[in-house]
Amino acid sequence: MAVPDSLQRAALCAAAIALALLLSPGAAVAADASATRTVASPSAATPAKINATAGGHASASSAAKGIGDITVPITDMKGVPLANAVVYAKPRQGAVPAARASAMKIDQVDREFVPLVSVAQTGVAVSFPNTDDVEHDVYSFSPAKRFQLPLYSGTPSHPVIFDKPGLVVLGCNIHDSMVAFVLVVDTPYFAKTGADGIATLAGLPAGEYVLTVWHHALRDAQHLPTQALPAGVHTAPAFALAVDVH
Ligand SMILES: [Cu+2]
Repeated sequence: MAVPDSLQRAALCAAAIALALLLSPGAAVAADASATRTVASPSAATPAKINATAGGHASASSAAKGIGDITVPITDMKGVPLANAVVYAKPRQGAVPAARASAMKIDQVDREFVPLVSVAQTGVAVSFPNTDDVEHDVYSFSPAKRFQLPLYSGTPSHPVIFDKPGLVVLGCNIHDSMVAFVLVVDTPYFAKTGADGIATLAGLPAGEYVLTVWHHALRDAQHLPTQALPAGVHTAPAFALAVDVH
């Protein structure tokens, strides 16, 4: 690319401003849907220089408001990092910010739901595109959201609104092996671990929080592990979960 440096910079700056606008008023849309994915995908898809610019802008304005990122390591009982674990934070004092419209997608690819695990704030609109060349029949019997999308291909015209907090387990009436999990939480502060077992809660206002962790293989799903996160702490002590994953 023989683009002059000044031009490139202008383009990057415009991109950063566009990102900032996108992330402001109704913004939580993408951010709420999946903090992990929102943060991770630009880095994967775009040159490092753009990340540096966008990230720089974001953290500068974040610092001014006393907002910070919290990293939460999650392992099994042997200390092995756990992927696909979910952590969410609720402030110990004060109200949780009201839910804003958010949306996300759970795809069906090669007779599997993708992703296996999602987390979103209550009220999220979930679309279920079917990318396979076979039809699927998506359903949930979970109390937090009962629904069925009768046998279909392509993308259903309306998303499904997950309007109550709780765990929603998805299945397909045709393919018994298909399963996916959506944890719906009453807070905009949540994240999912990657392969390194680290979840990053982005942009938390300063204050004390209670962190709660969930994993689909937890032996006791009724009593989720929690811990208090004192103000000013940016790396939570590791959670070690009793799970059957191996
Ligand atoms: Cu199916």
